[in-house]
Amino acid sequence: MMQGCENPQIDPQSRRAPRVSYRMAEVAATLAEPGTLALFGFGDDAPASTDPRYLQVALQAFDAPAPMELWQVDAPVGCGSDGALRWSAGGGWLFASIELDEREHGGPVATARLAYERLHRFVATREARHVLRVWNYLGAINHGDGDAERYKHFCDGRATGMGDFFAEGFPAATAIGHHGDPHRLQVYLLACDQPGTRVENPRQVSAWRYPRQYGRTPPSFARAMALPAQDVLAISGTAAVVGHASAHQDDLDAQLEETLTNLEALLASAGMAAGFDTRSPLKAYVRHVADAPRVRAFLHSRLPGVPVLLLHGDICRSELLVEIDGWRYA
Ligand code: 3EB
Repeated sequence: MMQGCENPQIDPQSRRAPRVSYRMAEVAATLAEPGTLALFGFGDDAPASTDPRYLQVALQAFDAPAPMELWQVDAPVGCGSDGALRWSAGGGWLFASIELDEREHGGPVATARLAYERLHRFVATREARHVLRVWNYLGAINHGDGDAERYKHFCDGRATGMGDFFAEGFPAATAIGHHGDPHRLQVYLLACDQPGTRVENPRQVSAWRYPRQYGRTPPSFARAMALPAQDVLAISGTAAVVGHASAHQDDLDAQLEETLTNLEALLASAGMAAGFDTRSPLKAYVRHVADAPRVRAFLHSRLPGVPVLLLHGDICRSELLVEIDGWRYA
């Protein structure tokens, strides 16, 4: 059964992008704040809540206790759920998430397909039907060789399940491997009642044009998305990929440097001023636990003042050690 409530239309001119922040927070109190669209806890130790706006992300944070991620809008928020799909909406924005167990849905390909079919079917019923940004967290992402790698299976199922979901163009996205229950697939998204503007990175081949060596089904995402109604860039998972090739195998510092160069290239491509600041929260996904302090130190020195959440996650190419995504607010 679909449950939830609707909000009055607001003037698109008055719309502001959701504000994204990390903070030490208590779930119930934060959900009770007006305008809370989504709240994320990270890892096993994160609290549980049945509120559809709350998601316990399967990725472990390197900080203990870990901060939460909060999305806030300047409007009343309604929310509901429909089986495994949970959503909230307010001010022209829509948050939707789905969590599925691959054992219950016929394996990784069928589960990715089902997740995207269900999200598509739901979003199509909403005013906020323009999907701007998607996060995909799956288990054992690099397990299996060549075309049998689980990430490739995920790409196959995602492409089948999305159908014409993204006919206007792919959203910005992240796909990362978590270390929780390997059968657990989490997909969540941000959509809006206005379309965004896709941004590609001139230093990189667009992912949907990757050559065959990266799998049967090229990954379906844009490198970044400029949100409508405000100068905000949602940045996809960005790693040390140049052209279509992974650069600097086994060299963490060089991969971080290349990743920063790619992030700056995206800002330039979006027509934004260079640099990240205190209002530009980023996430760094780090493959090896032992690398976390080095990643932290690097980002602290190169991006001083930038809020960074360090998460233990596997990048979808096994040679990549680190990936960064996030937000840049003008
Ligand atoms: C890359 O640049 C790294 O499959 O949705 C980054 C962001 C990557 C999103 C996805 C994959 C995805 O190709 C991998």
